[in-house]
Amino acid sequence: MRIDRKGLLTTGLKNVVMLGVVMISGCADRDFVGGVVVGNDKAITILETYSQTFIDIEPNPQGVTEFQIDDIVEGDAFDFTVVDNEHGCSVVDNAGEYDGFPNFGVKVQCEDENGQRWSGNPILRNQYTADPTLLVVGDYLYLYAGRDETSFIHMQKKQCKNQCLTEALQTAANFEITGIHIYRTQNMVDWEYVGPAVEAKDVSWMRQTWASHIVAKNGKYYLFTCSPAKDIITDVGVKSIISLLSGGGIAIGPSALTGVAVSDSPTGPFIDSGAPLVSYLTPGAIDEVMDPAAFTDDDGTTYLFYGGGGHAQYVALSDDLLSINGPIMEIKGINGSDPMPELTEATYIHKRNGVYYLSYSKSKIGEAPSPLAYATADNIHGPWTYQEDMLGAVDILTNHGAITTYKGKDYLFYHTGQLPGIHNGALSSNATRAVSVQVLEYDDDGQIVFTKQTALGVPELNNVE
Ligand code: FUB
Repeated sequence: MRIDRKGLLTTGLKNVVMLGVVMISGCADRDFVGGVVVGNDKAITILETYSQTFIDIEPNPQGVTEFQIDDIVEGDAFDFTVVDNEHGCSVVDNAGEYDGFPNFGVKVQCEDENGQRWSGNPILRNQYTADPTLLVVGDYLYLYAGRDETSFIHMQKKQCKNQCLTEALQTAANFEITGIHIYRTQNMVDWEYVGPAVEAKDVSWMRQTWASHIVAKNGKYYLFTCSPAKDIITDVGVKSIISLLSGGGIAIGPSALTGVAVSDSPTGPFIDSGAPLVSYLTPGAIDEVMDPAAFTDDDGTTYLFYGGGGHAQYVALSDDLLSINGPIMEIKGINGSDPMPELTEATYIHKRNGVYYLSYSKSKIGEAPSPLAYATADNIHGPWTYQEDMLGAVDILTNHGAITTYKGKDYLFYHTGQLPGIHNGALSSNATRAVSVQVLEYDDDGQIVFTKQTALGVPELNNVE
């Protein structure tokens, strides 16, 4: 029996506060009201309580089942519950609410046959997230990720027609990344939204918040940030033409700047140091001073790696991490080889059992494949030996990896295009990305075991106090 919608909405208003119900705001397009069920061992039924829509989900213990409803109108609230909850399923609002559009915030996590819950990928479903960087502090794993906003413009095109399209095309490479935001977990499954770390509007030299990298040192927390310098569509276009005319292939890296924001706490506030640390104007630096990756070596020296568009470099930092301390250095391959073939961006350094790993994205903007690859060395200064891909191509035009060890397990974070978005439609966007995670494994020789993106993600850590 269908219950009167208005009556439900009135009585339901209390639930908005009590149950964390999500409001749809100001948009006529409702294609993505729904979510996913993760790893359900048995069939379950989900109810959207306002519209009284029942959704039957078949068993899918090793996978993720998407669902959505369209029987909802502008301004309505919606709230999903699991009707038959004998199977250890719970509705989670991953990382809080997003009051914009689109809204795809519901994840239903179920226990598999072993009583195990899985994160599901992407790990956050209430917003687009990109370019992960991780830090373990106490019992928490903190995730810092850029928030992609371009899709909001794209998806509202039906409302504002050509004006929105023009606006979208004016954004840099379809990106409109307004801020880096903080999330944290204690079990790899339940994520809590902490708040913004750095927003481009607050930093004079930033145009957008592109990829960042977090480190702890001297009792403080340093979030290295980067931004394209100007209109990168023009910038990249001009560079590509010059490069083609000179027979050098297509150059795709933007002119970019890298800086640092500092906090006394992993939860912020992070205060930008006031000026970039390195930029395309720094003597000896490449144009693409983007995608910072900081690494503190055994002697206490912190190095900043960065790069994009086929070039990468690194430089030592002062002990307070607020300035560079030495010359810009080139990343050398063993015996003159190229240590990072097909490098596009996303350099990342980590060390394990005395081996240094330099990973990066091979994604080619404009082409679908976006694998992550890596090189190794026995010294931070190289020479580096190229190894192979470590993560297969993802389904969106960029990728950005981050590796961390948390509670004794190794993880690889990256982003995919697995949230509903316009990238599969007529208007292609690079910017409907969403952070995902895999277990990272090494073989007996210390080689990273190749992996591919999965829908199920990683198992819950059950030793949470
Ligand atoms: O998010 C903007 C840029 O896209 C990042 O800086 C790159 O790593 C790529 O993910």
